[in-house]
Parts: sequence; C-alpha cells; structure tokens
Amino acid sequence: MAELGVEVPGLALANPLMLASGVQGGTAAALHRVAASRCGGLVSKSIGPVAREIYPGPVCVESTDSVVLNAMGLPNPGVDSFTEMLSQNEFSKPMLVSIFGPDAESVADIAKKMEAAGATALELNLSCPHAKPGSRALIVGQQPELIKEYISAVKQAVGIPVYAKLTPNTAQVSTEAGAALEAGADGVSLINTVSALEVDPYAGRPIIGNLLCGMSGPSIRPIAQRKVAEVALAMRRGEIPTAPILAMGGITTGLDVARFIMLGATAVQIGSALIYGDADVFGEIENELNEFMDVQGYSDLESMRGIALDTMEGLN
Ligand code: RRO
Repeated sequence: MAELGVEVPGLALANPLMLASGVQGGTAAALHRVAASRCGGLVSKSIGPVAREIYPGPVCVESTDSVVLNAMGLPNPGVDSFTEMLSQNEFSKPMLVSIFGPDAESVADIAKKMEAAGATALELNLSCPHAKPGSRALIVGQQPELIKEYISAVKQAVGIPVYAKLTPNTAQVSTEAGAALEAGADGVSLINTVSALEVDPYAGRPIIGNLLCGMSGPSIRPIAQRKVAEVALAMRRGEIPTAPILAMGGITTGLDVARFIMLGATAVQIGSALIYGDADVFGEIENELNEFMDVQGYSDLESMRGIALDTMEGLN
C-alpha cells in the first residue's frame, strides 16, 4: 500500500483527505462524527464574530446532476460559543478552524480567541460568493490589497499557521494567492464555490432563497483543477512564494484526488461528496486512491505531486 501521510504547517495528516469547510463542521457532534471516518483532517464551518442564523431556504439544492447550489448565509455559532466548544473537546483528527469577519481587526481578534482555545491552524475565508455587508468575505478575496491587510493582521495576532481560502471568481487566482503568501499566509486553500444563479421556470424566480448562490459538486472540478494549476505553476516559476496548496472542488473519487495532487496540491478537501455518500466517502476515496497508486506504481504522494504540470510549464 502507498504511503499517504502528509505534513503541512500545523497539521500532520494520516492521509490527504480533509473535510471541506461548511460541510458538517459547525458543531462538536458533526466534527466528531466526521473525525470517526477515514478522513485525514477536518475543517470547521467558517466562524465569525457573532452568531448568525441560516438564510431563508432553500439554502442548498442539487439543481441538476452534479450541480450543487448553496447560499447558507455563513450560519455559525459565533466565536465565543465555538471557542467554548473547542476548549471542551479533543478531536481525533487534526483540524483547521475556518474564520471570517467584517474587517481585519475583527478576524485578528477571532484568530486570537481560536488560538487561545487550542486551534493549531486557521483557514481565513476570504471568498464566500454571496456574502452580504457584515461579512465582506468575497469582496476581500477579490482585492489583493485587502487580502494582504487581512492576512497581515491575523499573522500578527497569532503564532499558529494561517491558510487563505481563495475564490475562483477572479481573473487570475495566482494574483490573490501571491498577495496572501506575500503577506505571510502559510498556505492557500482553493477553490471556494463558483458564483452562480439558477431559475425555477415554473415559479418564475431563482431557486435559492438568497437568489444568488455558489456552485459546487462534480461539475466544478475542471474549473478547480485549472485554478489550482494556475497557482502551482506560478509557484514553480517563482512568481509567487511556494507554499502548500489545499485543493478542493467536486472531488468524489480516488482518481479525482490523484488529479489534484498531480496538479501540485499537497492535500485536498472534500465537501459536496458527503451529500451523496456521507462521511463513509472518505474510506471509499482512500481505498480508490491506494488502489490507483499501487497499480500505477506510485509509492507515495510526493512521487505523484505536480507531474501533470511538467507538460504545462510554458502556459500563461
Ligand atoms: O455559508 C455559506 O453560505 C457559504 C460560505 Br461561508 C462559503 O464560503 N462558501 C459557500 O459556498 N457558502
């Protein structure tokens, strides 16, 4: 069997399969339940300065095959309630705590509280595609100067590693990745959901309660792969600092994981697949990845990492 262990700043993962933010990561019970699966690590739901209610529904719909649409509305228990939970719980898998906030000072404050409660690494969500005033998440992720401001503030506030969660909804994601890494981010996570809109023709109105939404699921995997490759190639060429890439977008099989690793990802995150298969998907995907690597003769992830980029060096 191939060696699947991987270390990234703040996280020693037994395998590269992490729970993506937003999916089952808002409560201790959900996090424990996923931790009991064969995932390598966890990412919490994004936690903000105060508790937020979920948007009016529908908040998440599989509108057509492989197209998952959501506008949950950044629902979360708020930092004080989450840190209380964190300090009372020991999770069996390493966890990235995802955070967001309305300004740099606020996210720095949340980061400090998370570190004090025992968080070993943070993922700063700069990229919710339907954020409203009060969270500003997407606006930040589309503006390199604001990314720098947020990351610098968080890095100054804490000693634990910080990952920047990036949006695909920009022209060239390596620009935003570069801004985050130059400001001190220890890694990048990409992609968040793709800006989307779907209409119910019978009702004559958008399907999702919030009207605008973000798209995930297997249909966005090729988009995510291209975005990951853009960042990995920019790192290879020395255009931006080199750091681990946590890749996600539509992963449902072991082959999908291999694809992202071959494009330079260090580890991956899995979200929408849990809608189809619950947390058991981690075991299934790990089995498939192992089998693929055995048959193809890859002894570890390192021997696969970035090989698909070799033919793409000249691309802009
Ligand atoms: O909660 C959400 O509606 C949400 C968030 Br915070 C995010 O980052 N991405 C997304 O698709 N939905």
